[in-house]
Amino acid sequence: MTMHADRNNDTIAAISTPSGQGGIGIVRLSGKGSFQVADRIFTSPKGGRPSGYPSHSIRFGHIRIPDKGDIVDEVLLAVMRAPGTYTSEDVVEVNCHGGPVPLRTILKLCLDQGARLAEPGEFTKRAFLNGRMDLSQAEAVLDMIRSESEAAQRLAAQQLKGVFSEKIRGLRDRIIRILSDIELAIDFTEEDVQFASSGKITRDIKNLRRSVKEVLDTSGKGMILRRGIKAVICGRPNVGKSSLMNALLRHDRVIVTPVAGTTRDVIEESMDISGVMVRLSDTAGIIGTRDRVGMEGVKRSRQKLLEADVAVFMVDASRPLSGEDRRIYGMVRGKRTVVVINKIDLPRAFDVKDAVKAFETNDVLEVSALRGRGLDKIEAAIAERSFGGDMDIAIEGPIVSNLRHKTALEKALEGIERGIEVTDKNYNGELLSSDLNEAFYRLGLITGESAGDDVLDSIFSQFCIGK
Ligand SMILES: Nc1nc2c(ncn2[C@@H]2O[C@H](COP(=O)(O)OP(=O)(O)OP(=O)(O)O)[C@@H](O)[C@H]2O)c(=O)[nH]1
Ligand SMILES: [Mg+2]
Repeated sequence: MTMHADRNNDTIAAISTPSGQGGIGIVRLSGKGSFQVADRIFTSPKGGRPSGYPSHSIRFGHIRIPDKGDIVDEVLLAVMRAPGTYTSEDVVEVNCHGGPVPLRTILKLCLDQGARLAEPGEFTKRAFLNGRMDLSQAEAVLDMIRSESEAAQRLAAQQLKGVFSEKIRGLRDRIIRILSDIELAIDFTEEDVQFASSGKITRDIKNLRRSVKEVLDTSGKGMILRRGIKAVICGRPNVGKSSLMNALLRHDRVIVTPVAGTTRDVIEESMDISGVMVRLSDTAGIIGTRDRVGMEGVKRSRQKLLEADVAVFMVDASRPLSGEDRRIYGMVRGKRTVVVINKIDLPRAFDVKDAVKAFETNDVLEVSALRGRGLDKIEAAIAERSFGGDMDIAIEGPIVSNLRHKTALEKALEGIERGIEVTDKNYNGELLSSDLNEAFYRLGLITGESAGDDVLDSIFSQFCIGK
């Protein structure tokens, strides 16, 4: 434990910019000794030493090999004094030329002067340990770096701001209040007082359960917005699945031929629908094929369909609806599905009303993948089915976008449910508080109050060195 505490007092250093060549590279220092290190390796033509510069100022100068004076690089040096910094500690950032050799040389000079190489995510971990952000905000830093779409980036920004943490903290505060009401009720001996307060306690817990459920309910769209929508185009052979794939990608990606059974494998590509990433898959026409390649393709297509957030189910307007169409539709039953009639540029073999009846939905889109007609309607439908369609509305308020948070909330909810069961049967203050304490603990895993070293390590080890 003391070992650990000592490590957190070290002055750490790392290259914070990605490896490779770039315009600028940054070596970052954090900790009590940062300014001393900088004093030893930096000189400014205007004189003065970094430890004497005002906080949050930047100076032009040179990194030199101490005692020898040889110039390593021409740099800008930023000095930021605790506590108003990323880590809440003294921080120095050396902006040098963005090549691996100058960066490594400057890092080595810092290490020679007593700094220790930072572990992955250690700067952010310090920000967390020093109370500048909670654990879910620290995770948002990683989400921000990893974001691959506007939606993911905006979710991360919101979580970083603390919108989600605030919600979780509010829930924890409510648990504390209920717990102290339970204590009071236990202390009172008169029956009637106990009865009155247990009624209020039960009501409060039920309200708490509703609030936890409300937050949990956002996890479906939250996870989709963060990682992207998995959308799968399915339908029998030759209906135009690959044509639609190419049309949506605006790029001739997949082979299209008049031969049924052209696509034998699942083909996946990413696209963007109004700022949300969509992982779009084209599949093999699902039928009872006999040859081995076809069977494997069909197997993979079914698997893809199982994992999909949204199924784009397609039929061919120029051929009568068949039992095969209905069978495939049966496979997507219970899924969020977009029903598409393709090839409306050809003479029709059935009426839209027939499709509405066969697929029990009024929401049938008519398109021509060949002519590029109706594509926008398909995009809008995918967006609508998976996150409601409007990103501004979808990302409003606290949102669960990460599996760790979702699991913690589910466990918290279980504790609360158990507590409610206890109160519904026969009010028992002790049992109830133990269930609520469990919920309190689980929510604390999200914000970090109850997170042990194992949890912290598993989170911060995912970061890059230098963040
Ligand atoms: N007229 C017309 N033809 C289309 C349309 N969409 C696709 N086709 C044609 O239908 C045939 C089959 O198209 P694909 O996109 O390969 O169909 P698929 O569903 O991927 O077929 P498999 O991979 O065999 O399952 C090709 O000749 C396409 O040019 C359309 O909207 N109108
Ligand atoms: Mg195909």
